[in-house]
Amino acid sequence: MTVFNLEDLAAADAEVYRILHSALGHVKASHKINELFEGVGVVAGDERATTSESSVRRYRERTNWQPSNPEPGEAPERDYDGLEERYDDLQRQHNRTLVSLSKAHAKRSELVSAVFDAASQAAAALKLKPVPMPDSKLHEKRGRKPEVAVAVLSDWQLGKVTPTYNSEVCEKRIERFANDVLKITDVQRADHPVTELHVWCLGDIGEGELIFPGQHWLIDASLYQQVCITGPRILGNFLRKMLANFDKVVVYGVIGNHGRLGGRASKEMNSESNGDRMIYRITQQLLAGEDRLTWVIPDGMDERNWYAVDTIGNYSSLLLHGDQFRGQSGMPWYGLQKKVGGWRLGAIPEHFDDVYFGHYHQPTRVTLNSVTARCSGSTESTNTYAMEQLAAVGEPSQPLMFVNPEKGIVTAEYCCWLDKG
Ligand SMILES: [Mn+2]
Repeated sequence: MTVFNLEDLAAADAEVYRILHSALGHVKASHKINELFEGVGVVAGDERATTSESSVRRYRERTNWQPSNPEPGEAPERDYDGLEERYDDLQRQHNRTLVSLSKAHAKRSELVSAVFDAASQAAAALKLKPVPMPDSKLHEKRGRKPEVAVAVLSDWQLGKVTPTYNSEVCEKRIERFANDVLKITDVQRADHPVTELHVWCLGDIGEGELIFPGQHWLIDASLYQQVCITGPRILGNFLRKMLANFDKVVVYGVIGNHGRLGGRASKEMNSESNGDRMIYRITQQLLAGEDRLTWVIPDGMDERNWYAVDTIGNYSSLLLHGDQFRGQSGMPWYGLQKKVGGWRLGAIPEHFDDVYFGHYHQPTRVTLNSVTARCSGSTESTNTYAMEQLAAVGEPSQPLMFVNPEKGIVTAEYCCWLDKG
């Protein structure tokens, strides 16, 4: 026997034809054919006289051979070559599916991804492991009195759209603020321990949707999304980062005027109903498993419950949004002095040393005799209304302070710029 071609061999020998057209893999089929001719004039190892996997494969390609099902009752022979090819094929298909799936995901609108993120976060929150305590050695300073950090979150106007601001920008700026808080706290920790953080939420965290006529043209998220999705996600992520770096976190949340619900019908709403309060309360529930986190959210049926007083050792501050100060254009210097004076003289029964408010979007510090009144900046930028009506412009910022609870004083205050640099 010399070199043969498989077509001739198959035509001449029915067994060869059967093997070639069986469900056997190429390799196994070639072995079987070679076995048939062993000892019948074929010298073992004579490559010219043997067939190979590639010959069988080419023959089968030429004859459009398809692996057939075994005869009924006949045990199928395992076609490992075929299985391997099929496996490679499936792997390739699977990879292609994954690639197109990820492309499809990327194409979806922000809305869908926001909903997805919120839903997965909400679901995750239910089985979320509490954030682990930070390493206590990091802030061990023997013999030095500890101080308390105070981060102020105010006037995110979340959902508002300006030429340089929207929900996504807000989220990025708060992430940056979180990092700034940690960096500056580490600087403070070079001198004394800082293990406790107070977070003062001063309202207008959400922008609302019926606060002024035509507002629906100036937002990228409904009240529902601000309150149930983006607000709790951004605030929740901020607090989880803080919990990873402070032993104890205390959150105060007062309401803003943009939390007002119902537009023209807002007077019909219960005074307690407010979008900011809902953001705080939903976030509190998301993080219910964190036992190092405490919340103070003034509320109660039929009242606005518009202020809180936070006491840190011998220091205390009145917290409110600031829309209570009557003013015509810009910072209401006169209204501020008049109202703070009245509150301090007993209109607010709790004692307070200082005042912190937001609403005016201008980082400001005013000395009113023995009271220091501070105003927070906002995360928003390019407020076209303020530009035209108030001739005012502001850089996005949020404040950070440090309090010595024993001395009852603010030892350091920072304005964290969230867009510059
Ligand atoms: Mn406001």
